[in-house]
Parts: sequence; C-alpha cells; structure tokens
Amino acid sequence: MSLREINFDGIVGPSHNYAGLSIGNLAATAHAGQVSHPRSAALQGLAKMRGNMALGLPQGVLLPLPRPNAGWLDRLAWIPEADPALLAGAWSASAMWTANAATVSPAPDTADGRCHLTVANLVTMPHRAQEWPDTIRQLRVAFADESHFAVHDAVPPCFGDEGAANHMRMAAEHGAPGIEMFVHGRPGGRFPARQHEQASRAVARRHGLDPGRTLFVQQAAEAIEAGAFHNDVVAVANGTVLFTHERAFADPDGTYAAIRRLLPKAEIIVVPDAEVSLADAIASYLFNAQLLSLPAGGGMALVVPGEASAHPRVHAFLDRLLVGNGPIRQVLPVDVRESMANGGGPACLRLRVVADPGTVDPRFLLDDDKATLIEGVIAAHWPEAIAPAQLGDPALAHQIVAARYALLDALHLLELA
Ligand code: SUG
Repeated sequence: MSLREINFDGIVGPSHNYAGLSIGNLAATAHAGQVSHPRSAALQGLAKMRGNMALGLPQGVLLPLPRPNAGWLDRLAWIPEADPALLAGAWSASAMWTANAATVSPAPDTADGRCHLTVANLVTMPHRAQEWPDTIRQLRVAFADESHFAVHDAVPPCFGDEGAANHMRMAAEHGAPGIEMFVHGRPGGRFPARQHEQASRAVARRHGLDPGRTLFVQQAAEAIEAGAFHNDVVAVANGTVLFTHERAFADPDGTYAAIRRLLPKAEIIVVPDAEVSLADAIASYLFNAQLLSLPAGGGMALVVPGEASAHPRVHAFLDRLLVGNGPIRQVLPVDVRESMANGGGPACLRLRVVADPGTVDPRFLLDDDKATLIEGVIAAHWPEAIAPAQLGDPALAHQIVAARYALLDALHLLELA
C-alpha cells in the first residue's frame, strides 16, 4: 500500500453561471447577473490540474452533475412565475467545488483501516442541497473497492454538512495516523452558519475516528460575518502545518494548544490581522489555497489564486513568508478567475483523498493524455458564454446535456449518465 494524497478536482460543468444564489458568499453575490464563460472556466480548472501534475502529484477528477435538474424543478412544481432562483438553482454547476462533495477520513485515522467518505448534505443552500444524491452515485463508482473505502450517505437534515471545506487533517505525513479537525459555526449571525456541530460529530462517529485525536472547533462568528462562509476561506492545513488567519476560530489560542498537544510537531502559521485583515483575506482568497507536500522532500507549495498574488498587502505577506525559511517554500499563483467570481478558489475546486491510487477506479485518475482528451471535449461542447437571461432556454439546455454526455462518453463513464 502506498498512500498518497490525490486531489480530485471538479470539472467545471457546462452550465456554469453567476446567479447570486449563496447569501454570505460575497464574491458570488457581487457577480450575480454577470455573463459567465463555462468553456474558459473548465479550461482554467484543467490548467490548474496540469500544474499540480507537473509537480509530480497524483490528480483525479470528479464530473459535472446532470444539469439542468428537471426532476428537481418538477418536484418544486416550478412554473415561469415562480422564484427565478429556483430555475437558476436547477442550472447551477456548483458541484465543481468538490471540497464540498464529502468529508474524507483516510485509512490510518479510522477504526476499520478503510478510507471513509461521507457525502455532504449541503442543506443550507437550496441549489447545493440537490447535489448529494448524484455525488454519491459518482463516489460509489470512483471508490467502489469496499476493502479500501466506505462511502456513507449524507447526514440527515437539519444538520448542515458542507464536507471537507470545514474539515482539516494534520499528520506527520499523509500515510501516518493524523488528527482531524471539524470546524462548525453557530447560527444567529447576519449570514448562515453552514456547518452544524452535530453534523461534524456524526461524521466523526461514522468514520470511526479516535475521539482522542479528533477536535471540534468553533469558527469565529466574526469570520462568518466577514464572508468566510466556509472555514477553508480562512484556514488550510497540510501535513504538520496549519496556515490560518488570526481571526478564523472562536478560541484561537485554545485551538492551537489542542493541536500542539495532539501533534507536538505542528507548525502553526498565524497571519495577523494587522498584516492581512480578515476583509483582505476574504477578498483575495489567500487561505483558499492548495497547501501541497512536494515529492522527494521538496517542502510545501502554496497554490494561490491569482487574485491573492495580485493583492498588494497579501503579496507583501507572501514575500515575507517565503524569505522566512518556513515549511512553505513556493507560492504558485493560478488563474481560476471564473470560479473565483462565484466564491470558489483553488482549494474549493478539489477534494483531497489520501489513498493508494491503485485502489481508485482509474477512470477518475488524470494523466496528460486524459487531460488533453477532456480539454478537447470542453473546447468542442462547452458553451462559450452564458448570460443570466439564457437560463431556461431549451436550446442551451440541450447543449449542456449533450456536452456532459460527450464527456462521460469520452471517459467511459456512461453509467453516470
Ligand atoms: O457554496 N458558490 C459556492 C462556492 C463554494 C466554495 N467552496 C468552498 N469554499 N469550499 C457556495 O457558495 C455560487 C453559485 C451562484 O451564485 O450562482 C455558489 O454556489
């Protein structure tokens, strides 16, 4: 068994659009009503995946879900006079943000020595709550080998669960037993707290985690107020490193102390508000980065959105970080601006699974040739642009359905059609 971290990126679906559906997600709200570019969005995602493969890291993909979701509109008895947000919801390509697909506990952390995945119910946002039945179908194909994986149903509503976006793991190395941190919010603020503590606790129990190595941490209410609708907008962990904003957690000192107690080797990099304010962190998505362990002892790389490196105060911070001789040796900006405009940075676009790549259905694993194949399908079939007034257009709906079918066909995954 050779356990490695595989990043499963969501391929941006052909219906990608800006409908302003996520209250509390400031970027999505700001871009509501703008024209989207599904083809460029999907190609930007593929370019990010290629960049990570070029670092020598294994890469996987998850596929767009069936959209527009006519069955969902039927169950809502949708008519043209009904709320337009319902129509937009049925057209949303939000499954691209696979950090919200599931919570993953790798085999070294679980009681039965299998990698456990619980699909996220995403109940807080209507357009996202429709995702999990199709997501779990896909996870059950990708991780079908029950001697290595256990794929669990969604936690029942009303306990909101947003998956890996509110979950962090730290370990001496990917294949070693780790500590798992579940970050929840408390309701009552201006914006919804999407992750419920009871959902986190249920996931930890289902996965058979050792209570002595599991932390339940409350997100700072002020972080949610400032637009951190998921914890991964203000913190990211990898290996022995936690990279976090000073105001991410309700009890930062207690959280750091608990981490250090369970993982004495932990390196906690706290970004002070005085250097990068919460507002700057959320506007730039500095923390919505992929913190990656490079092969052959190459230290860690931080894959940040171009918006972070272009932000003057964040840029200055990153320069200081690199000269500081810490564990993060490289900062690699990527262009995922189409996803960013909906509040989805590099970290939102990927689901991390520590597993032996040989145990995963190979149709979900990427190499350069398959990336070229996928890019060809995107170039041939994905709409170039979608204006909000086009949602509901039958010809566009037909193109979107056909585009997804062409991708499933190319990847020999028509069982998901
Ligand atoms: O759930 N945006 C997504 C962004 C998810 C980001 N994921 C992580 N942080 N892990 C959301 O708010 C906007 C769709 C629209 O408005 O059209 C949206 O769903």
